[in-house]
Amino acid sequence: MRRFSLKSLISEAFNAHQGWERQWRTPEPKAAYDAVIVGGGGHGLATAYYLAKEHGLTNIAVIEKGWLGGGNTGRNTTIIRSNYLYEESEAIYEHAMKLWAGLSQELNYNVMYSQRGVLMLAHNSHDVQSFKRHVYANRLAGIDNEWLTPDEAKEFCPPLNISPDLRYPIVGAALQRRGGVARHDAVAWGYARGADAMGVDIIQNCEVTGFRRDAGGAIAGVETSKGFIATKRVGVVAAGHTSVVMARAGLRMPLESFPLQALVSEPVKPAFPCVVMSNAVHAYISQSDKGELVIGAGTDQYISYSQQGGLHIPIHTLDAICELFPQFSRMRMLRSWGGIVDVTPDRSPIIGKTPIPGLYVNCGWGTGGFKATPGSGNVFAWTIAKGEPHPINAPFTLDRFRTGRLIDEAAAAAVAH
Ligand code: FAD
Ligand code: PYC
Repeated sequence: MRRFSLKSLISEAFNAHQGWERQWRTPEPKAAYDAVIVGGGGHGLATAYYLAKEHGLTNIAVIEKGWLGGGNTGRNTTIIRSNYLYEESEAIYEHAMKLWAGLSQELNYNVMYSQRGVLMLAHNSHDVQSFKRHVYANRLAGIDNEWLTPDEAKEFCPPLNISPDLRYPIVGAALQRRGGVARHDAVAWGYARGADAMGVDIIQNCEVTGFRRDAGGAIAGVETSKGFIATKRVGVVAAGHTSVVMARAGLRMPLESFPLQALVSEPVKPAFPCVVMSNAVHAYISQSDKGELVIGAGTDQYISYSQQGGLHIPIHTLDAICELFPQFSRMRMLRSWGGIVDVTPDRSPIIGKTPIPGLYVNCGWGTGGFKATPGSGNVFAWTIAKGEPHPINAPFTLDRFRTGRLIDEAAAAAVAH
C-alpha cells in the first residue's frame, strides 16, 4: 500500500489525484478463518488491526452487515476525554488517550485528532459536587482535570453565556485540556486500511445471522448472509445491535438500546475554540474542521432500534444551545441523524469472554465509546488472542452483573440517559 507523505501528496496534486489505489480490498469470505470479528465499526476494525499487528493473527475477517463506520462510529460527535471517576475506567480511557496521541502516525492516516479541551458545565450544587469529585479523583490518578470559575470558563470559551439570569446558570466547570475531537470515519478507514494491508479480510454487506457450535458447545463458526464461515474464535462488536447478535447465540445481554441524536449546522468560519458539554441541559457542541457546529443531545427516553428518534429531543437541545451561546441563535441546521447506543446498567462497557467457549464480546459503550476506540480494540485483541483478559479490561466482565462488582460511571457518562 502506497504511503501518504508530503512527497506522494504533492505528486498526486499534479496528477489530479488519479493515482491513489483503493484503500482496502473487497474479498469474498474464505471457508475458514483463525478468528472472525462481527462488526466493522471503529472498535471491530481496531480489534482486527491489533490482532494482526501485535499478535500475528492475520488469517482473520471482519464481517460488517452494512458499510464500514456506518454504525455509531460514523454517527458520533467525536468527543475524546478520559475524566472518568473509577480507577478501572481511568485506566482504559487513558490507555486510549495515549494511543490517540500517536494514531495518525501509527496508521499513516490523518485521523485529525485535535486536543482543544473539553469543558463540562456545572449548573447546580449537585453538578459542582459531582464534577469536583471527578477532578480530585482524576488528579490523584495523574489525569489532567481542573475546576474553573464561570469567569475562567468564559475566558477559555468566549462564546459562553455566563449571565446569572440563565434558566440553568453556569456555576463552574471542569476542564480537561487534553480532551478534544477526531475525525470519526477516518478512524474506521485508517484501521481498515492498516488491517487490510496486513492481510485481514474486510467483508462488507454481509450479516452474521447465527452461530454454529461443536459437540462440546464451543464456537465452530458463524452463519452469514454469504454462507457459513468456520472459526473457533468470534469477537462480537456490534454496539446497539449486540443484544440481537448475541441472542442468535442464545445469550441474553444486560443491555438496553436507545437512539442518540446529533445534528450539524451550516458551516461558518472558526467561531468555537473547544468542546463544551452540559449534562443538565442535554447538549454538547464543538466545531468541525469543515466549519459546521456539531451538536448532540441526550438519549431518547424509550428503547428503540429506530435511528430516527423523536424530533422534540434535538429541539430541546437547540433551545439549550441558543441559551448557552446566543450568538448561534440564527444559525440554520443542515442535517440530523441518530445512532443506536448500547447501554449497560452501570454505564460501563463489557469486554471479555462469554459463557460460550470461543465467543467474546465487546459492547456497552453506550453514548461514550468513540473516545475508547484505540484502547478498546487494543485490549480486546489481546483478550481474543490469548484467551484471557488484558489487565486493563479484566474488571469489565459480563459476570459483574451477577457478582455485583459494578463500575458505576453514570455521572461520567456525561450524556443524560
Ligand atoms: P459501531 O460503529 O456501531 O459498529 C458496530 C457495527 O456492527 C455496525 O457497523 C453494524 O452495522 C455492525 N453489525 C451489527 N449487527 C451485525 C451483524 N449481525 N452482522 C454484521 N455486522 C453487524 N462516543 C464518544 O466517545 N464521544 C462522543 O462524542 C460520542 N457521541 C455520540 C453521538 C451519537 C449521536 C451517537 C449515536 C454515539 C456517540 N458516541 C460517542 C458513542 C460512540 O459512537 C460509540 O460508543 C462507538 O462509536 C461504538 O463503536 P463500535 O465500533 O462499537 O460500534
Ligand atoms: O462520552 O464524551 C462523551 C460523549 C459526548 C457526547 C456523547 N458522548
